[in-house]
Amino acid sequence: MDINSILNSLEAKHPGEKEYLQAVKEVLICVEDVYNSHPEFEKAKIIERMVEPDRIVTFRVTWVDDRGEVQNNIGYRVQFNNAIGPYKGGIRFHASVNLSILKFLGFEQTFKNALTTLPMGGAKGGSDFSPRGKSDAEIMRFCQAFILGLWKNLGPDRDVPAGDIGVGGREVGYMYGMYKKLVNECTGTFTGKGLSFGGSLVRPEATGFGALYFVQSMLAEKNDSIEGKTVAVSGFGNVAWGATLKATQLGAKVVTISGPDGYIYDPEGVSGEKIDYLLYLRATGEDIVAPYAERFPEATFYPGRKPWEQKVDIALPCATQNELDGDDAKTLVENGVELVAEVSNMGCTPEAIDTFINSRTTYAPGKAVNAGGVATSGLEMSQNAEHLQWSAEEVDARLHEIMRNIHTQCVAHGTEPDGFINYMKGANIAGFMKVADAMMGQGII
Ligand code: 2IT
Repeated sequence: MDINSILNSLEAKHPGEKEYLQAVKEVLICVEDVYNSHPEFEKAKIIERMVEPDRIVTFRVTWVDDRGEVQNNIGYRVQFNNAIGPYKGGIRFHASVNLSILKFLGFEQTFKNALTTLPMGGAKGGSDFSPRGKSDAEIMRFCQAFILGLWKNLGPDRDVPAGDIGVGGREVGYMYGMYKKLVNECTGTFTGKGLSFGGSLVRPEATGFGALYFVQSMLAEKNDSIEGKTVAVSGFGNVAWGATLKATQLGAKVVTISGPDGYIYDPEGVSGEKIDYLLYLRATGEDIVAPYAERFPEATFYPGRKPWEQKVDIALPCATQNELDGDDAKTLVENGVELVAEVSNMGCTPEAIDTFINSRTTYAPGKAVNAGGVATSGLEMSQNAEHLQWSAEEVDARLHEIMRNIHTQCVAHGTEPDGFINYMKGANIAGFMKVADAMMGQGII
């Protein structure tokens, strides 16, 4: 495989899609050696087929706001790869959404879903609609209009969306409600649904909980444990909430959270009612964390800054892609950070990852660390298919098992000759091999 020529031709075909090209490059660099040791992959043009989405659906989403004004947004669904199972992945509503971001997310999702061991292909969707400051009625009308443009492409064995940034239980409920009305079938073609209509227990917590189970495995590998460690978390959405809750339960102290307006440093730790307060902050729809420091005066708000400047043992980016750059990574390493686990998708820039790996700082990528969210979505699909609801204990036990399994795959494929575990390489190789094998088994299609 000639990585440069593949990347050059992709860049020529998709100019300016920088997040997508970044995600592809990371995977290609990691799998180059194993790819070259399988000449049958080259013959079947596996890489060339894997880097292009199977299908992209784009549609206009027209809705009416509370003032009676007509609004237009763009909707997308990138159905990336269904070699392993039905397309599966979240929907993102955020002003920044564009095709490059959704293609990077769909590409990553394909390997992440492969790592879960569950039969799910990869997809992602969303819209440039910004939920910030929108009323509940506006959110509902937008969700309904979005589904009018997409429903024909969905189905329990075709494509099963879920939440992502800007899409939580409320939005999934509105989208699923409209979908169900159109198809007149209760097949659970969405995950992250409400508990009273097919949702799974533990799904809201699953991404953050799974990430902390993964961190526990990483620490156990080094004969260490999370108890007593200080943790920097970024973001204050569903993922940051779940991660903070589980880190605190396991005896760690989370000292930061952040939003687009800056970050909060709380030396006493974000615990107890402060964790519930994150949910309140999110529910206001303002997308700011500054009010935390007014509500809890022991905390300090640092406007326009990122939490990575604080000295901590563990850093958990939980906000969005490329939120931790090369300079942030240098600061963390200089301050003696022991472990960095990406909970957001592609939370670290390539420069940051190089800094961690070159300094032998334990680092793991989002597609391994945050896979517990989509894994629990897979468990929701199983429950829907058998028309049952499992107990929280059963879902949590399976989530635990899945995260341990992903960790084992990373160690198996990512351990370097000096004993350092390159989790990025391990996750990419393990995910890639599973997708490649599934594609090979199904012929040239
Ligand atoms: O990035 C992700 O894995 C998600 N947003 C969750 C996807 C899912 O289908 O649960």
